Amino acid sequence: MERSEALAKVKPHLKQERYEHTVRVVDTAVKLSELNGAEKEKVEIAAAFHDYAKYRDKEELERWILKETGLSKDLLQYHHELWHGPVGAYIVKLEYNITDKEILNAITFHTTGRKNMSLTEKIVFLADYIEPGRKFPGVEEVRDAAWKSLNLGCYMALKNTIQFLMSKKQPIYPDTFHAYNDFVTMEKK
Ligand code: DGI
Ligand code: FE
Ligand code: FE
Repeated sequence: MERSEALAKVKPHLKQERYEHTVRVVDTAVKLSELNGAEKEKVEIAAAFHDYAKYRDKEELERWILKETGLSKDLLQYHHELWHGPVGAYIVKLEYNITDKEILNAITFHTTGRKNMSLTEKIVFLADYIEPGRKFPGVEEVRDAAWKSLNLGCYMALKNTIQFLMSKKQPIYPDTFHAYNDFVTMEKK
């Protein structure tokens, strides 16, 4: 599947601003791929579909998680914002026959990260955080870091997210801590 075909499939499922975010994530992910020697084809498709399920209602996402054995039930104990990645990966597999594990995992883990992320997973995770439309506090430093080192960028994005969630007295999904622990260890070396 080509970039334009993937984006055309995604567009009807998103609001205009979310679609524009998705296009910027694809562009950013392609740049990160070139810098880091990733497979551009896979990265483009994963980036295009990463927020595919963003506008499914909470009840539908919940039904998918309850029904599919491959979806972690512990997601239901955490914020529903964390559900669109894993469920989105399931839906695109069924609807578009996208079976490549690397692509599906990049969609699944784009919000939380996880331990031992692949190159494609890191790129989609970071592109989602730093695309030029993002205005989180501290995003500029993460952007600068991301162009120097993918691992440093992921480390800073995870650190910011964890600090942000803690400041709001929000629970943090364990995979986010696992990802942080991986990157903090790499950065110490
Ligand atoms: O879908 P997007 O808005 O493009 O980006 P996303 O999928 O990263 O957004 C999900 C939001 O979920 C993110 O801004 C922070 C929030 N969130 C809530 N709990 C957690 C969490 N993010 C992480 N990484 N870990 C959590 O436990
Ligand atoms: Fe998302
Ligand atoms: Fe996104």
